Order: sequence, then structure tokens, then C-alpha cells
Amino acid sequence: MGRKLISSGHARPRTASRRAALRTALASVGTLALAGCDRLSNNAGFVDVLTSAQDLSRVAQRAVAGRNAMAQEFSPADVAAHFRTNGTLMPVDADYQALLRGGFTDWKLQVGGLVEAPAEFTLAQLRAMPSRTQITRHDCVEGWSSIGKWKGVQLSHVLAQVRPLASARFVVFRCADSMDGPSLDGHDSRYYESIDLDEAHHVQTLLAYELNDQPLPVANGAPLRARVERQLGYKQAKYVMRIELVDSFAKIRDGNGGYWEDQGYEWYAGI
Ligand SMILES: Nc1nc2c(c(=O)[nH]1)N[C@H]1C(S)=C(S)[C@@H](COP(=O)(O)O)O[C@H]1N2
Ligand SMILES: [Mo]
Repeated sequence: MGRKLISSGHARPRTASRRAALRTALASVGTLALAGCDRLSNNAGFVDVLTSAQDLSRVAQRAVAGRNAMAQEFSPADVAAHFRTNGTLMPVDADYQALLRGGFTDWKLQVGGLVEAPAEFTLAQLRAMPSRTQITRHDCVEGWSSIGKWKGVQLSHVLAQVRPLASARFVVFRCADSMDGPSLDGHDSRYYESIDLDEAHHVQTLLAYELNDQPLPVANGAPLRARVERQLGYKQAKYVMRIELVDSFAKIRDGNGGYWEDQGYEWYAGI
């Protein structure tokens, strides 16, 4: 947990002078400013120190624990009475709002990019696929955890149907929620995340549509969210609308593989 707390909640400074200014600002507000995945705390950073450490941590973790290592699973008695919520709790975007009003009957998950057979799946189709249920602990970099029971379809099952091309290396989750409010000028601030194909094929990596035996609440990412149980909270993309197989995320947004990664968070957020 120590590394997590150090890396919590900061934007990567883009320039040396900005970095210096941020250090001064940070020194004056102290460590209280360090917590947060919330956009208001997106203001200062130590994360640049950690970016080279992340490759090491990913390689070391895989070498020690193995690509198939399981995240701990818990018993029903461990499930939190209220699973916490964080980040977007209600997307402001009009397209999402319309789908929500219709009870997500018109919602479809699009899966495309570097695949042989791009496809769309309704919620009913996803629910009809083989499911997995798991009770796991969600760890947010803000320093809190919640244990929840998730039900969903394994991402590997969906990928098998679209057949990734040999060139595909990453799975990108495109989400419904704009982090900077509704866009007026074409500026895209929708949340996004990415994982590699090892993580995508892990048995516990789900596209979840239920939390604690109920349809996924809006605040937790309805109608569908990712569960990537060996990684931190910000990798658990909510409001997933589209899945893209890519060979690189260099050309997606700021090129770091995720909304928070573009603010300086580690791409490999192993717990
Ligand atoms: N689309 C989207 N996914 C998201 C976020 C978000 O703001 N938007 N926040 C992330 C963060 S930082 C955390 S801790 C978890 C919170 O999930 P919860 O609201 O179910 O607790 O979602 C992650 N996935
Ligand atoms: Mo988080």
C-alpha cells in the first residue's frame, strides 16, 4: 500500500518550471493535498519519479507472481454493506443520459479495432454468455478499499468471439463519461483505460454487469464496467461503451493509455 499512497492523485508536471511551481505549492499545502482520484485534486505531482519504476514493477510482479496469479477472493461475509463510489457518479453526456432513460435497452457494447470480426453486443447478449462471480477488494489510490461481489462475462470470452489479430497488443476501454463536463468544441475528455492482452485474458478480468447481486448501479458504472482485479481502482473502467484492440496507445489522447495515466499515474497499476 505504501507505493500506492505515494503515487496517489497528482498530475504529472509538464515542464520544469511548472514542476517547480507545483513543488512550492505542495510544500505550502502539505500532504493533505496528496489524496485523490477526483478531478479537483488533479493539481500537483510526484509521479514523474515513479514512471521508470513502473516497468520494473510490472516485470518483477509477473516474474514473481506469474501471469496467472490470482487476486485474493473473499467470502460473502466480507462484502461491504455499501460499496464506495468514486470519480464519475453520473455521466453528464447526452448520449449516455438517453441510454439511461431507456433502461439501456438501446445500449450496445462495440468491440473493434485490430480484430477479425468486429461485433456489437446488447446487455441481454452479454448476460446470456457464461458468467463469473467473484468477491474481491477494490483499492483506490486515495487510500480506501471496498469489498464487492461482481458478476460479469470474462473479457477473454468476448475477445474470443471477435478474434484479435496477431498485431493486437492492448485492450482499450472507451467510457461514456466526459471528465471536463459536456463537450462544446469537440474536446474529448471521456474516461478511458487500457490493459495488455495477458491482463485481458486473466480469469478474473470481467466485464461486470452486477454488483452485490443487483444490476450495476449508475454510480458504479452502469450498465457495464471492467474488473481488472490485480490492479488499482482507476483501471476499473466504468460506463464502458466501446472496446478497441490496438497495437499501441501512443496516438490515443495524450498517449499514456488512460485518463489518469495522461495526468501522470502509472499505466501498470499492480497492487
Ligand atoms: N468511466 C470512469 N471509470 C472510472 C472512474 C471514472 O471517473 N470514470 N474512476 C476510477 C476510479 S479512480 C475508481 S477508484 C473507480 C471507482 O469505482 P466505484 O465508483 O465503483 O467505486 O472507478 C474507476 N473507473
Ligand atoms: Mo481511484
